[in-house]
Amino acid sequence: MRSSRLARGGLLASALLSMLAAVHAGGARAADGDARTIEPISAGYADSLALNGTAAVTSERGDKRVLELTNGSFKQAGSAWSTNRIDLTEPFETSFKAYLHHGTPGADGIAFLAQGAGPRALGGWGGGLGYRGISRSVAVEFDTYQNTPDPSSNHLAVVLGGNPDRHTATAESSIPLFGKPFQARLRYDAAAQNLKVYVRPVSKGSTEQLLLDQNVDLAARTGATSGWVGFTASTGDVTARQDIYDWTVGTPQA
Ligand SMILES: [Ca+2]
Repeated sequence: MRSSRLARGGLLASALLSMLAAVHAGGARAADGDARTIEPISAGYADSLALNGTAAVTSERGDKRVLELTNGSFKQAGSAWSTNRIDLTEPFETSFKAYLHHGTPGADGIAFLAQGAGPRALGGWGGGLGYRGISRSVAVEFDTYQNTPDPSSNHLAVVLGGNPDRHTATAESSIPLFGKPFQARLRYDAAAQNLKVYVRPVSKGSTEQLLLDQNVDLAARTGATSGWVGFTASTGDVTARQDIYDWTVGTPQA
């Protein structure tokens, strides 16, 4: 059963997104040739990302296209979703780099979501991390500001139902989430209904660490067998610029 599910995963028409300017499909090659490649983020980016609130695509980090979720002003919220839905009953893996910067200290952080609310979904600012209120969602937050329910100002969490006041699982980050770029990788095993979240610094030879290992049924929690994936972020009375780049979504690596 497991092997057949994995084989079907290879046929998944999952989006293979890349936000590299000089994109090459090999950056996140899927298990076989059936995964579709979306055009790189460029002049035609609107075809592959739905942007809401303060989210914008810029090219501020060298020649890379960057998804800027908040730009450093107060009380902002932004979201960006792949316009191609992915099958949440199949395994997938996503990785991205994030650079949260420009404040001292900065707030509030970002979240990766799978959601069933649609490409216009956008939640509350501040401690809402841009996803508060997106009830049909599973969020993995990278939170840099300690609100009352939060364990620290440098934690990850799995949050269900768009309620950031209630963490299903939390982990202190092993690296600073603010001030230095980091890379995150999320791996969803649909058969086991298990989500793993890894982080590592963006530097050569850095070691990836598993921070969250949580059983969750994405299709059930989003109410969608085919749902949207993407990012939210916010600022409040403390601000930051919060950027995503090199985002890929595909079938899990072997
Ligand atoms: Ca917070």
